[in-house]
Parts: sequence; structure tokens; C-alpha cells
Amino acid sequence: MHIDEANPFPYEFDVSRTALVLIDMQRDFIEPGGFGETLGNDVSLLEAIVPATKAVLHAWRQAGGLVVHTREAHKADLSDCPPAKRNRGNPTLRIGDEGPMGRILVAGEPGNQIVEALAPVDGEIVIDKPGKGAFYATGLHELLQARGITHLLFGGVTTEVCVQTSMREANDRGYDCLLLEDCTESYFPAFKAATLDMVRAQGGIVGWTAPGTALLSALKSLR
Ligand code: C5J
Repeated sequence: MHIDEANPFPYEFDVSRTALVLIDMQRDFIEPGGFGETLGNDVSLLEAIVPATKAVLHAWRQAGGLVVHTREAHKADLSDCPPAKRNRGNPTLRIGDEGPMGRILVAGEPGNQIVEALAPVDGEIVIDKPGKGAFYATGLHELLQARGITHLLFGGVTTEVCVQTSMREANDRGYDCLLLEDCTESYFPAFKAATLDMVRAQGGIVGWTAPGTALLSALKSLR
């Protein structure tokens, strides 16, 4: 199977060896009252990608592809949140503090759940990650290796932070990665645009980018 519209050149993949990885589509980033808003961001920008991401998730599930969801989530005792991380950001509402949707970025809290429209279903992998990258301190690489996965399709938020970090980690581990352009977003449109450029520059130094609609068209050919 291939996506001809991919940049910098067509992307070849086999559904059985590919995972869709949705990074941190959780209430803390996407809904008012969460971590993203505490940092002064307009979260409505991120909410806008939910319909396109839902369409891709639905089609990928129908094709029988593996789905991985991640959440940026810390343990309740914050033993996995170094002061270097906690002490930056909003000084009056830090990671672990009580916010309108429960404790900020703490596993199990209402704000830490994936938004309802994209909620995981049985059989999908859900990774709680203490870092920005999905591979740091999670065991994700081993889970993917055990399933024979060689290709990763990325969506999620935010493009230049957790998505880009995860994609670079994956690239270094040998995965062929493609970022779905309309299934990722940043609070800073210029940062998103720059990240897409960085990924596909220099012959695809980090990987490929393509619109989610191009993946949907490729999957239609399976039916
Ligand atoms: C951030 C993320 N931006 N999921 N996290 O702190 O990108």
C-alpha cells in the first residue's frame, strides 16, 4: 500500500506492520481547564483536529491496524516528574496541582483521559508517558517490536513538542514514520508549519508528512 501524496516522496507501508500512534489527545491539552490552558494557550486550536483524527482512527480500526494512544501522565506521587519539569510553566498551577479537571497531568484524573471522541477501545495500546517522547521510560519500543511493527503513522498534540519528540525517537529506533498533517496541531501555528518542514526536509530526515485524507483514500483501496 502507498500514499503517493506523501512528502518528500511516496510512502510505502503494510497495514499489518504499521501502527497508528495518537499522541496525547487528552482533555488536559484539548479542553478548557487543563494543562494547556494553564499555560495561557487557546485550546480551541487543538480541538479543531478531533474530527479529522476521528475519521482516520475509524478507518484504521476498520482496516484492522494496530492503534497506540499515549497520555502525558505522571504518577500520583510525582516520583516520575523531575523538578526541572515541574518548576517550569505556570508557577501558580503546576503539574500535580489541583485544577478544574483534577490534578494536572496526573494519571487517572479526569483531565488526563483521552477525549471521548477518540477514546481507546479493547485491544488498543495505551501508554502513560512521563516525558514528552513516547519511547522514554515506557516500553513502547518492545511492545511494537513484539508485534512486528516497522512503520508508524503519527497524529496528536502538540506537533512540535510531544509529537515531534516521539517521531524523532521512533526514527532513531528504525521506524519509517509519517506525520498526518491535519491530525496534529500546535498552540502556535508557526511551530506546526516549521515542524512539518523539519520532518520532511533533507530527503525526509525524520520521515514523511501527508494529509489524513490521503491515508483514507489509500485504505479505501483495501475494501
Ligand atoms: C506539551 C505535549 N506540549 N503533549 N505536551 O507539554 O505536547
